[in-house]
Amino acid sequence: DSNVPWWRRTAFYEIYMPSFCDGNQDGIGDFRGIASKLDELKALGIGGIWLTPFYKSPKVDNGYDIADYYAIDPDYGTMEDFDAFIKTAHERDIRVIVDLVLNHTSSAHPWFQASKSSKDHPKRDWYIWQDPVDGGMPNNWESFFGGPAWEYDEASGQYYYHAFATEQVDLNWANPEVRAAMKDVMGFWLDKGIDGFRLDVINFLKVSGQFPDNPYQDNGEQDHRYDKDQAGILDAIREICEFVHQREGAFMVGEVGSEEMSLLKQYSGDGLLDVVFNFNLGSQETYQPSKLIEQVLLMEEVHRSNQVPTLFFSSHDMARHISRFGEGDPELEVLRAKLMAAFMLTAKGVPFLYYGDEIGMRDYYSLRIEDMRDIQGLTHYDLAIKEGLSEEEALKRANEKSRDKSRTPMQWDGSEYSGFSQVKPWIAMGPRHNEIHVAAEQSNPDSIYVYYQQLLRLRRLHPSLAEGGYSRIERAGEVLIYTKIVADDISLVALNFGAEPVEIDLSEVNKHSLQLALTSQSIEDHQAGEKTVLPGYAGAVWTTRL
Ligand code: TEU
Ligand code: CA
Repeated sequence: DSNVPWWRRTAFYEIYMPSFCDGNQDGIGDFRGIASKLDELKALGIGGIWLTPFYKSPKVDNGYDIADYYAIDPDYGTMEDFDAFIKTAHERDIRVIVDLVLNHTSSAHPWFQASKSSKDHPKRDWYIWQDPVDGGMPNNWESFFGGPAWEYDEASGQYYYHAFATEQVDLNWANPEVRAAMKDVMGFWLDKGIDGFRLDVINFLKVSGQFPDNPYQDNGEQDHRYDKDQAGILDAIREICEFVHQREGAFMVGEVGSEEMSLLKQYSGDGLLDVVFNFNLGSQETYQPSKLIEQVLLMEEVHRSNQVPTLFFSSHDMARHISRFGEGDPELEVLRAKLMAAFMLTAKGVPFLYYGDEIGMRDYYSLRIEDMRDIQGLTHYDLAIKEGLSEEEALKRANEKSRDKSRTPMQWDGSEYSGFSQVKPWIAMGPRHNEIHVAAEQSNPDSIYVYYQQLLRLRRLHPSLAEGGYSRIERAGEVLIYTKIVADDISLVALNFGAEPVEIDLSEVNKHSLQLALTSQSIEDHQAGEKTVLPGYAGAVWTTRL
């Protein structure tokens, strides 16, 4: 259907810039490296790429601290490399969306340097400056990385606000000059031919102008009530969206860090973002099939007709779902990873695969603090030491908070650094990297990789899988069954989230003369029969014959 926007039928793939492929052998991933893998990505079957930030940055938070919105960080290459990459991707019909951090800049950004230079500087009001209260911080707001969100500036006697690291300074979105400057930035990258944006922490753009203390939750953690999702936030987002949507086909996915469907739904559709990340689905710490199914049904109930969810289970901020859901059992790991793949690539919504998930890369833990790279992990290490914990205990806490888990180099082959680089990478290699890699997965017909590839192929062949909403969705215990129809293309998907085999009804399959197209475990296809048995954790897809 040509009325359906391109992103509605696209399976996206997130690339964590420094960790995908090193093209110049300095241990850091870069544009030339990624460009050299575009044929591989095409062969896997993805249709779009999300690049994490690649702009000039001191990389305190691996690029989520931008010092120049108009320049490529030299670690990742040159502007020519970027242009060549976009061209090569487009030649292969792969779209590219770029990650943009609008909420804060690096403290090294000239805007902040100017703002900091004097209380009278015209850019003073571009950031959030507050006077001390009772000789201390303006309020109790905490940074999302741990510790206070306020940093004192000796020279001016004021504090500036930072929701994340001290070196990531929050912009003042109430200032129209800031909004105009950011629209210029977006126009620049749209002119370069990108296909859209992934907008970082987009619900953080406004904080309460009254600066009240945040309350605490029962578990002792701060409830970030006044530093995100504030009144006026939708107007700010609408202004950006109107600007970007003037470009034909430009796509916008926003990161709204919440698991609350009622909140998430406010941010998309009706002149706002195209989609937002649904953390209610992806961020479960452990495998809880009932909760997962309930969330799928809830999304269906809550969304308006012009809203579609995103589908993802891993990202550069989360532990990999194969490790979270696999309970350390090698067999369960693979079964559940395949089940999630089947769900993500057949359900209603826009899927976002995370690099390495297609080969089942596992979580990494640092054995020594010197090996840790993530600012969030390192901040919690320092806090723990200050609290008086032992180095061993502090390392344990740091590992819990560290996002290095899912940021290790992509594993391409069996060589020393897995074909990511020929030199020692900037971050440690992931577990079992000599054994888990693309080359090995490609030669095993039962691998997670081959299963992803088959699902992606099926999704390209069947518009009902890629674009369809549910014409019917039903839960039977731990089994979820849905039918999707687009024009004369029909698909039926059955996912058994439970461990036990379950008998399922095939009358719908027979009624539409569907054929069994793919299963994650072999099942008997009683084409003429009324029932079949779906093994534990199996996913099965029936489609219209082509
Ligand atoms: O993440 C925002 C965010 O909500 C996370 O910081 C989250 O709180 C944390 O990772 C939980 O472990 C975005 C980016 O995705 C992240 O990589 C950046 O560090 C962050 O914004 C700041 O730009
Ligand atoms: Ca490099």
